Amino acid sequence: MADGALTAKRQEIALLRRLEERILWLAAWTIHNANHLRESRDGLKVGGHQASSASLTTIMTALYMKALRPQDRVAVKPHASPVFHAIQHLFGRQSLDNLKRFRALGGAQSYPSRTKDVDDVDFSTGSVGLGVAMTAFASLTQDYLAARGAVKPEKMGRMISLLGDAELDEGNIYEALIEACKHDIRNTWWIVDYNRQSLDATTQDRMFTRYGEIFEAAGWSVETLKWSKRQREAFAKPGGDRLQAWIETAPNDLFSALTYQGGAAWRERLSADLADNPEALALIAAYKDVDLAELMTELGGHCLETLLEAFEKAGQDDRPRFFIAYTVKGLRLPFQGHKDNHAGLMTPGQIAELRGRLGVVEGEEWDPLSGLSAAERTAIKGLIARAPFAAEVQRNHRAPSISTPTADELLAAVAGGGEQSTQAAFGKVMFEIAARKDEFAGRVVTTSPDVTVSTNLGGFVNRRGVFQRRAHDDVFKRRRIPSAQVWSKAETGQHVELGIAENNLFIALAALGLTAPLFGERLFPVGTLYDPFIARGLDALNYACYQDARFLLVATPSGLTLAPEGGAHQSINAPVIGMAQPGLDTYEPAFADETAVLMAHAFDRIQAEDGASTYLRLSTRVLAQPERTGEAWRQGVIDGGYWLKAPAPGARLAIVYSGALAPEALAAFEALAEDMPEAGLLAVTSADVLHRGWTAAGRARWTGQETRTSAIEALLAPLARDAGLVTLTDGAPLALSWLGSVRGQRVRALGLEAFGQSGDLPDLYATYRLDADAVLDACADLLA
Ligand SMILES: Cc1ncc(C[n+]2csc(CCOP(=O)(O)OP(=O)(O)O)c2C)c(N)n1
Ligand SMILES: [Mg+2]
Repeated sequence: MADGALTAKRQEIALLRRLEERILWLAAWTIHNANHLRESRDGLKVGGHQASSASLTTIMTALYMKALRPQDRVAVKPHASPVFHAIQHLFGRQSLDNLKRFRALGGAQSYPSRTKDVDDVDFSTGSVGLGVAMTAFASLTQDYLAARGAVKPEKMGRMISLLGDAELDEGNIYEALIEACKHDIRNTWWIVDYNRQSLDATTQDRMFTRYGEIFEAAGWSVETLKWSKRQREAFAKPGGDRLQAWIETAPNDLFSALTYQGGAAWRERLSADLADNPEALALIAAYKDVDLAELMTELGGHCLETLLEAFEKAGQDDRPRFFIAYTVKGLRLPFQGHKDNHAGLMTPGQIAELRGRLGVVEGEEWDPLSGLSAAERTAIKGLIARAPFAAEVQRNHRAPSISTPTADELLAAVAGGGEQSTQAAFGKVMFEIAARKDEFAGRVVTTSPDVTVSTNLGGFVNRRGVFQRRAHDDVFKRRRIPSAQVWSKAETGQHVELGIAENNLFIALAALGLTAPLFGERLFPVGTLYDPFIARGLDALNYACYQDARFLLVATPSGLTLAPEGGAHQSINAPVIGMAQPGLDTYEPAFADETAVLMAHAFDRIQAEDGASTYLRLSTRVLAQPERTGEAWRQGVIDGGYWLKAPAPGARLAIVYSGALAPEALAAFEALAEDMPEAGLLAVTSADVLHRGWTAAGRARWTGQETRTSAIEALLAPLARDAGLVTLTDGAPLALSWLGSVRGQRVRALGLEAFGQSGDLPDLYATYRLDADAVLDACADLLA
């Protein structure tokens, strides 16, 4: 490099270093303000993580100020949120007011949130491990869109996760790693803030070298950023090799303890351990205490030169990369290296000391460039403005609205009544969608964790193929081996086949369900799995909903109705999980036409401004289909319920059912008809939607906004005030037992309250009291 360029580069590094210090300051001050200066009304500790933030500040400065391009997307280590907000503030994308209200209502969020923060969060984080996996599936999603020309090669972004080293204990990371390997993903960087501290303690040494091996085995390029430039220079001096070897072999806890204790402690310990080597002793002696401490603790993850070089090199190709950036938790803060520093907060005295040390003027704490010369301020502002990531590029998109199929169109796929299961109906509708020539059908993407066939997605995949970046020959087909599943594998395929890990299904749905805001392209993701295994990926499902990802989740088969499959596969609590999950409308249809209507509704909800994802709980039980008269049932299905057999006004009894137990409810209803012809039979397609409508109507009334009658209030209105309701569902009875509170009516709730077992339906329904006899007994009890 020419002298001039070298000088310019040195100057830029010096400026970046100054800027990095101010980002450290602003993050620390934001937390300090929230905890020590802002009025507290509840006595609760506000929190925020000064040590974890300090650990990641250099890496984030290097990324955001130099390495990131506008199309890159980042999942930030949740507890480095203050650093993220500080950087966004410097870019003019986060207000000072929001920093002042960090962790207060409407202010900057404790952990970066797509939906609650204003400053352009790419991926929400919070539950450690999930953001990491999210970047791998976002990358897969980007490849999927790129294969369709929806993301241009030059606009392909890097999907970057900034994670803590203890975060590497989360198993979901390795599930995602395996899937990422199978899908040959690229453009993904996972950057570990390797400070060898978790929340509770310093981490075990034994995994030290293993992480790299794991990622190398999965085909990733591993970059270990252990040493800073300053250290490498020192190690090159006489005796330096011994010093380097000392750090290499020092146990985590000793390194951390000395980091906390500082220069004098370092000197004492190193002088003892290196006593046999005069050159090493002379090397140490050449440093003052403060400089010695800095030399020992300024590891690779705190060296801008090292980081920038590594990012620049890595940016030259699209291989997935695993960076192990060595850091110190709380570097430059009074509790650096202390094993208890995770929740540590600087005292007012300590923050004042830091302010003085960094040159921030008292009273100007919110000015990130306070105390700097006019020339330095200008230069740093220029640096920020020139950051590629600062470009005024729209990063949060709105996808054009796509015309989705009408309910009538989807109903045609299941026409003919007869006997059908909801799962089969789902398969038929998907098969029909696969035959459509419209834009919508091209934007449907399906995915399933190794249960594509057994959840009835096979027909869709036969028609639309499996997505694979590199085309793959179907050997079975070429060899003319008969098979019901003819799955071509190519870039054009519309099914993402996953391994069994259900957690990955939900992260995949999160990524596929966010293409509209992230890439400006709408996809209609449909994911399937067995109902009981929702529990396996529940945190990831919640994570997807928390980010407002939009998809259709089809969980089938479900409940005790899986009869011979036995108790390990019979879901019990899923309906209640669905009810309690924000961002997800849970439906349990009984009939094929209901299923078709709900699928049309779900596709609408995917792209509605105030929409949501939909969870359909389906069954393989084949039921006789009802004869429909009129059209009112269709809106009822969407609103959550309708009278399959309307009650007479003032009726004293109704049977209420959800899903696959419709025949038992109907049989009981018919047995009652002679004695109680006025009774009604209520089909509940969504306890979730009914319940939400009911609480919303109540809130609206008592806040005086409007007089609204909810769907369930209207449905139950014809019954006598003291009527009895017998509810029946193939799951936790809690899902329907609340109906008694709507109008103060009495309830007997039938459902599953014990683990199931193998059997046939008559035996199991009788044993678990879900049959018509049980319903009649409950009716008698109510009428007694
Ligand atoms: C799933 C989950 N479990 C527990 C926590 C609580 N928690 C937050 S940070 C943390 C430890 C983080 O250690 P590390 O990843 O090494 O980050 P560092 O703070 O050291 O940078 C824990 C246990 C969480 N956020 N998510
Ligand atoms: Mg750590």
